[in-house]
Amino acid sequence: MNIGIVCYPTFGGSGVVATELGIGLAKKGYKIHFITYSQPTRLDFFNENLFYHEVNIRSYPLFKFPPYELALASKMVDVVKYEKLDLLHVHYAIPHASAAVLAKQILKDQGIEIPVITTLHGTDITLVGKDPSYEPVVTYSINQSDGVTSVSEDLKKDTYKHFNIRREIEVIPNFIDLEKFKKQRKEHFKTAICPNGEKLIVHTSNFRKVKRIDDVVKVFHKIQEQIPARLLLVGDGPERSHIETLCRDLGIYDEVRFLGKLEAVQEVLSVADLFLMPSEKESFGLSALEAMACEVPLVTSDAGGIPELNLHGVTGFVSPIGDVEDMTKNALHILKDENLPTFKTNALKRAKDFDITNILPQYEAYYEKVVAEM
Ligand code: GMT
Repeated sequence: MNIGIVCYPTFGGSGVVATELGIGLAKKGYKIHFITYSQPTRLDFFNENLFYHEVNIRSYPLFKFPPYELALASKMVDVVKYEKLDLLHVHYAIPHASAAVLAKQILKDQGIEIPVITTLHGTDITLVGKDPSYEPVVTYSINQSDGVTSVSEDLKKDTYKHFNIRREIEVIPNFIDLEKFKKQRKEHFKTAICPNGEKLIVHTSNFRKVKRIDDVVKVFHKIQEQIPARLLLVGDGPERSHIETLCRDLGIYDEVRFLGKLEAVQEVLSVADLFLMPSEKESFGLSALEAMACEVPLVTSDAGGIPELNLHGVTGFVSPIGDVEDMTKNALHILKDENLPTFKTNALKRAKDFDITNILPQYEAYYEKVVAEM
């Protein structure tokens, strides 16, 4: 099959899933054409089956907002036509699904049928998508797609709740390449950060409000009142300076390290004892899965699809959103020397359920089904 993949090529989880999916499929012999406005972050090597088509956005003095969606739809039309694509798979509803539906209609007018699959990732539904300024277009684009997938049962439920969706949504969860994400021998990092055997706690995100990094810092503050600990914050975003101030106000700035955006996050996860994810909303929680693959147990909120990943009492604990006391209690339980090894083993065992080798065939089967139904 010749497949076009459209995604946000940045650090976000949806872009990572789309890129890793394309790479995985290319390794299996599919021809994968990425259609994005810049080279996806993880697409930095040569593979004979991987192609990249850049969307050029022409600006013009009249445009206050350059019409990216139109440029994207036009590019999709070109790539489908000239690369003879069999399928378009777009990740994140806004604006990729509506651009794909437009491209599909243009191609139909030219006698070309192209199936469109839309994968819903989370904030395209739970935050931005249901806003009245986008809702009618999102509803229409989902209904006009030939296939729709969601990354968790919870996101599927939310989509039916907030939009008038008339079609079946298939749940295909996020996945992980366990060859890439695995515990590495990086003891020297641990010794450098935790010279006196402190417990190491990690959070990674794009530092948006929805991640509730205040709670990460508050939980850490309470943990280190009980046991020696250090906190590593990986990523960057709008909340960064506020979080730095909070750390100073709580007098824990010296125990916290801000590492910024890291490519090789698995190196940090390899030396972590606990991963915190207290999000307000989280359709799946890919970064938590990355931590589990590196044998790191979780303390999370019960937002969205997180409880489908983090098994309460097994791979970590799930607390109500914002319940800092409960999260602290759970974290201290996991960090006890007699408990930690079991939680670490369970985290890796659970991550194996989401190994790319299990999840990729689900996408392949879904592609076959959608193409056959055309
Ligand atoms: O939340 C993020 O950090 C980025 C966001 C995105 O849109 O790329 O991630 C969403 O998609 C990921 C991949 O499917 C999921 O693992 C994340 O849970 C989801 N984020 C939210 O729902 C807030």
